[in-house]
Amino acid sequence: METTLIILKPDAVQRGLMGRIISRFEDKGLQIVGSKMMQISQDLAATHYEAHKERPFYKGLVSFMTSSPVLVLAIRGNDAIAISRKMMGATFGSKAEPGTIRGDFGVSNSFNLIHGSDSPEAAERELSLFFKQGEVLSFERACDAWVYDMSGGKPE
Ligand code: IDP
Ligand code: MG
Repeated sequence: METTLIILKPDAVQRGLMGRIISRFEDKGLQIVGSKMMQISQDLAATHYEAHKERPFYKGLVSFMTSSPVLVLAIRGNDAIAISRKMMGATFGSKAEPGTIRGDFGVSNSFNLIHGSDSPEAAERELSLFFKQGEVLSFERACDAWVYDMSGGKPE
């Protein structure tokens, strides 16, 4: 099982899209195992996006991400990182396919609603940036036996 860090960005919160976006992950069968609303500090945004420091959009990105509250989620499932990235769609709202979160809810290239970790290493790093020890939970759902085929002894 993988756990990924998802951020519903300030535009998603301001536009009242949190519920509909969370529902997509729940509908898919992924499990929400951590959740917090927060206003991201300059320092945290800079650390989170440090790989993009030299990019022309970096300053605007940090300013956007700190401009208004976000909803931070930890989402778990088999292959949760790749599945979530696929559900998010391409980076630019103008290019993202219909059926994806960015494709269905936005047109902007910088206000693109959602962040998702892009690798297991990134997920581990980002989860520890946004969640303290104990804030990402482990619990069984009653539906798990119907979300996954467990007949082989592991979730399929
Ligand atoms: P990702 O969010 O799909 O992983 P990245 O390339 O990692 O995309 O970029 C991080 C974030 O930076 C994007 O989600 C978007 O908000 C912003 N961004 C990326 N490229 C551009 C750009 O060319 N113009 C404006 N903002 C951009
Ligand atoms: Mg990225």
